Amino acid sequence: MNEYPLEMPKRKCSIALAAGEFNHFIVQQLVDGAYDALNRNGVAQQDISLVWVPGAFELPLAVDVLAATGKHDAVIALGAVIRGGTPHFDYVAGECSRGLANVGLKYSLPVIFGVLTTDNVDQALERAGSGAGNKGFDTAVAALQMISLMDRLRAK
Ligand code: INI
Repeated sequence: MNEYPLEMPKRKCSIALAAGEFNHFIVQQLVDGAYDALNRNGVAQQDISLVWVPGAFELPLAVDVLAATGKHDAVIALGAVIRGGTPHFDYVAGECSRGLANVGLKYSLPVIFGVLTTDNVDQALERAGSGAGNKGFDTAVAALQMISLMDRLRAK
């Protein structure tokens, strides 16, 4: 049997982060968490790019363009969509997740979904905390694991 467990890559990696400015006080914590995980796992500052977009709805386009450059081994999308009293949440969250999934499949590139979709600010803050409770941290680990997997699956 050929088994491919989750592993960290054994090479230099280039990672792009795309972050939504909307609910910045939460998204900045996700960005910080992702940086922390990348640094702890040996990704150099110069190999990390960070682009900001207005909100989660704009993430798929920015991630598409980042993927098209061919410069990055993975792209991490970070954002916070918080439910309000209108159907706006469903449109923004739905289009964002659908668009991001499409980009990953279009380029066969790990596109990591780090967009919080919560009912309220407290739930979002809980998921943007320190250490293991930071979704940004988790997405960076997932990005590195997916890079390693892609390397191994593509190896002859
Ligand atoms: N964008 C978010 O990232 N989170 C939200 O909670 C949000 N809400 O609630 O409206 C939000 N809206 C902005 C949207 O992503 C676009 O930037 C905007 O509609 C312009 O296209």
